[in-house]
Amino acid sequence: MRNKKTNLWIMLSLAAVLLLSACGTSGNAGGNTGNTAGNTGGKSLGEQVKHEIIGIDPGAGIMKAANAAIEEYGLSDWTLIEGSGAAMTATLAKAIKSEQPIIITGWTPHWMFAKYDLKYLEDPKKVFGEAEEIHTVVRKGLKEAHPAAYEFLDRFEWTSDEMGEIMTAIQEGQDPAEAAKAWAESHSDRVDAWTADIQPVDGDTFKLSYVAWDSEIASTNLLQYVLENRLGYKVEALQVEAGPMWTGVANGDVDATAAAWLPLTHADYWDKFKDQVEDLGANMTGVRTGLVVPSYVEANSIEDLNQ
Ligand code: PBE
Repeated sequence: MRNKKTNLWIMLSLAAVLLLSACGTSGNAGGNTGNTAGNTGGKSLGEQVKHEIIGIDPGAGIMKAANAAIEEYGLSDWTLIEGSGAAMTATLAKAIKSEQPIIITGWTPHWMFAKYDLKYLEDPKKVFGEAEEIHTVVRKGLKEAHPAAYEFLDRFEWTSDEMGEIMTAIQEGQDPAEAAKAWAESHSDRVDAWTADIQPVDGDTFKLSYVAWDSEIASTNLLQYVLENRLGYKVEALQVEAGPMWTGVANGDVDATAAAWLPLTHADYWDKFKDQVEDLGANMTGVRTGLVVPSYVEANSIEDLNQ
């Protein structure tokens, strides 16, 4: 009886010591409460995240690249989870709140890099490409059918910082159309330059296609605002999956998209449809895709996932 009691006390004290030392470790790591820096319970990063990479919609080019990365870096026990851009950022927010490790498919420009301390995992094999750009791609014959819109879309180019202003406003709760309008009004010099000397039309309809990626929600709402309020069009912005976004422009159902990530991210779509569309060139340069983690995650390279 006494022995049992003593054992219980020893066990309880041991548990208390373990608990205290666990708190000490997280204190040293900067107030972590989660299972991250320094307090991993001996688990590898892969084990901590159940060997899951949090992806987005299956049609996104970044999903193909992420699957290629799994292949090229020998990450055969890893799974790429399908979802959406919104589900991915929700999962990211939750992980960061509890300082848990997480690996996502990420891209720039994106508001998440302003809101959180994140880093790209290095990609020595360049599976996610280099020098990526966002292009404006239009249907064949657009120049003749809608010369005003064509001229504007041909001139349209901006920076990731500019897009970031709209993205952040939307993320903070502003309606996308309102955020685009506010941006256009406070940057009228930019809008003036894109539309100078273009003769507006009288309510012609114009169709844009895009996917619900945060970057493309920002750009498409801006294009819609300018086409409607500066050039007199009545715009329909179709939110679809990546495949239909490209197919629509290729078969002429849609007039334009400003969401073509080239040369790598949408290489498949480009190869399939390049003869059926017209590429108006980059509307933004210096964009990027890859695997992204919160800065508190110890891995620095995709190669580190293989441990
Ligand atoms: N993205 C954002 C897209 C293009 C724009 C990187 C998520 C994609 O992967 O297809």
